[in-house]
Amino acid sequence: MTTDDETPIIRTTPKRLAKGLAIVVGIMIVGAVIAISQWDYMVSVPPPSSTLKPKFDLSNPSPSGGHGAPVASSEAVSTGESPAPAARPTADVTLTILEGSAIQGNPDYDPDELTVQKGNTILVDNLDLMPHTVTNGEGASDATSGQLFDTSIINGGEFKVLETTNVDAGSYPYYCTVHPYMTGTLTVE
Ligand SMILES: [Cu+2]
Repeated sequence: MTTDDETPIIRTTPKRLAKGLAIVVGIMIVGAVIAISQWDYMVSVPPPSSTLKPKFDLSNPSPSGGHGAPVASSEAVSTGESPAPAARPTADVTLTILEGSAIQGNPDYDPDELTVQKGNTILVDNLDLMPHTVTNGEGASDATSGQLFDTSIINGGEFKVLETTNVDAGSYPYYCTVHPYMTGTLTVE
């Protein structure tokens, strides 16, 4: 092996070693507490990494790929780590994404069946901690998915405004591209 002269840095006393170990264990406990408290979310839905991209690419406002031309505009540019909710813009109708929506079986969109007048603006308010979308269509395999309306990813605690000026009267199923079991219906009159 090496001589003591070459590796002085690993020399320590049992007391210092115990102290260091205590710090490491303490950090692991903190990590475990955080992981356990978020466990349901983490195991319920492993979101495709592609859907998480926008969160780490905020400097580039143009989304790369996705679900057709996004009709939505967002005021929530700065996500940061600030838990303070941003002021919501006024809209004609509010579609809330309830906390816990990411877990299959939980109530998700509120209301599931939303009726608006053509031209109304819809504030899509994500009260959950997870990213969600409101995307027209029956699912990812639906050829029309995202073509009529699509918020694209709304990160937890954020919101987007959907315009309906280009949506003809009719009933349109919508879903969440991250959690396809989240479904609803938008009726435009
Ligand atoms: Cu979702």
